[in-house]
Amino acid sequence: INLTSAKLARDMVDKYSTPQRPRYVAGSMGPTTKTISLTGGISFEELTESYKEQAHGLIQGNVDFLLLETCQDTINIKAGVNGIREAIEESWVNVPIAIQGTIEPMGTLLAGQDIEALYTSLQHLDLLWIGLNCATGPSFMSDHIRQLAEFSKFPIACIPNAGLPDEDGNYNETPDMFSTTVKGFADNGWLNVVGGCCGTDNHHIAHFVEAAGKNEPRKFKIKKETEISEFSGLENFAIRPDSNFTMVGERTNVTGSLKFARLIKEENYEEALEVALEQVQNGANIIDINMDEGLLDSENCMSRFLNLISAEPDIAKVPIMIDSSKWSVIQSGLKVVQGKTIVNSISLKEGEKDFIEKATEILDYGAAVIVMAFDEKGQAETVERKVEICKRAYNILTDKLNFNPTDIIFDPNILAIATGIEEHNDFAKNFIDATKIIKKECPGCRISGGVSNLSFSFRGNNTVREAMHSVFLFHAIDAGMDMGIVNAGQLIVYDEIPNDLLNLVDNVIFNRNPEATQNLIDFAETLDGIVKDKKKNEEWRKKPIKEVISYSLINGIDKYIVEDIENIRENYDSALEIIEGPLMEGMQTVGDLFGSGKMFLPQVVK
Ligand code: THG
Repeated sequence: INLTSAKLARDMVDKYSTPQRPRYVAGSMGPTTKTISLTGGISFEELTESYKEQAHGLIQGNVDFLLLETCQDTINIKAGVNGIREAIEESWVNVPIAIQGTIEPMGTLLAGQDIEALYTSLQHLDLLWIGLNCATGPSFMSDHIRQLAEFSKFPIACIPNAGLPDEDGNYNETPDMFSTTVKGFADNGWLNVVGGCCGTDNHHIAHFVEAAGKNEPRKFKIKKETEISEFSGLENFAIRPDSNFTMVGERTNVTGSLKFARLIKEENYEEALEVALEQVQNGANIIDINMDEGLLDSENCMSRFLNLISAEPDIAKVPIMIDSSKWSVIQSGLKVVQGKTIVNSISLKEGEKDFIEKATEILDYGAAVIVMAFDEKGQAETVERKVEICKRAYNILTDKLNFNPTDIIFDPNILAIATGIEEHNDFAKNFIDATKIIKKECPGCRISGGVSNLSFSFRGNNTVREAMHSVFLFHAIDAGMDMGIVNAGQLIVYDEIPNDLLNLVDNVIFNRNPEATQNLIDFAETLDGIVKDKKKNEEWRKKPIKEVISYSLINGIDKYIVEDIENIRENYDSALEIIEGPLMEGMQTVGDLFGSGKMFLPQVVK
């Protein structure tokens, strides 16, 4: 912020520059003492404002570029970039930005992100370089720099300390030690910019220049991977062409869960966090968070809950999907997450201008977006309308806004079927058919949907609901559906659906005959929920012991495992034979079911 020193630096540089050796002044914007994730002590707006003020001073002091360095919290970086953008707009002088994170010996930024998650959070920016500085000596940086070199489209900087400081605060790596390690990086072709941070001096730099000054700089990637969608929490999450179905946890939604709504209303955030954790433990790759309730201060609830999640690494490791029909709630969420989030959702409902404004703001935050198949005329129900709206949105986003296609997730509307209203009968089939076409016509895009919507008519009957979800997903995933908002712990195995139920559900999903709905209702009425479930349990227990063990394994039931194994032991000479026999046979079935998309990863893990 010191305008005088920025000017002073400029004068010095101008004095010593020659046309052969031009020199540049970096306006360094170092660590602020307050970081949002770590303390919650300062608002995003205040932080943006203070970065803007610094940027103004440095720009007026005539720096060549701005360097956000020693970054420990990606929210600070986001605020910093916002502040710099505003200063650039106000001063009409464009200065490039470089960003350097600081990775602690534990392997992450202080606020928790690893290098890949950090990169994913920043890849929407146009950076002069990305790099690491401070914290450790060069050897601790090697793994992170190596990774960056694998995926960064930006040049890479490595600015280490002269080792980790000892108890007295001394930095003990000699120029020789320092330059030997950094030269190793340069020899591997990982670096574009080298410098020294705490404890280094001109000797460290001179040694490096002598050792590796003639090395070729890293040739950075120009080719962008077009088939991969990436999001991040504290960790990175990628959807690749060969990825399994991505599950988005639906339970952290005040409109989708009575329990979660009660906890938020009672301000019992402690237990509300457990709902989020359970989703992750049950295999959710992403969690959807929705606070849309008339009686709540939704903006506040969203940022409060997200801030609390930041402090729980077991939850915060996964990316967040910010779900709201109110734009101000989405904005308040975007300001408190370190990672690359997914905005759920925008649509053409209010016309193109509104759509473009929101999408532009999403781009500024580097988030991905869910676009609902909804336009000025209403919600798309037919295949034609779904395809037409998604294509229109795709063209606007990619042509006008240069949106990365892999950051666009279309939701062609999963609507309730078997409602008794004839017009609703084709809704599941329409989603599946539209998915195939949209995937083809909008290259790179992803398809998602709220799966539990499908079975609203069977509320209270989880056996039928779960069967419907499972059968629907089996076909929708085959058609190209990449991700879905689901109750992660409750997906059942396709092959475990009793044949009669499977047929009835299949008929409803594909609207195979006019009686399909009534038949399923009739069947549902014969199931009296939990009682029936218990009876079913008893029945599988009566099968031969080998089959019982396989059944337990396939369904992830560990309740009887000790007694069952004790029983079966009599028939075998060694424990190993049991593992290699009935247990491996069960695993073989699990493998086959998983391979054919009839079982999901968390079920396999369980
Ligand atoms: N598309 C997009 N976002 C969405 C949806 C969508 N977000 C919200 C919703 N739809 C997806 N989430 C849910 C969450 C819960 C349920 C349905 C959809 C649900 N809940 C039980 C019920 O209402 O019967 C509640 C049971 C309980 O209280 O525990 O079914 O389509 N982009």
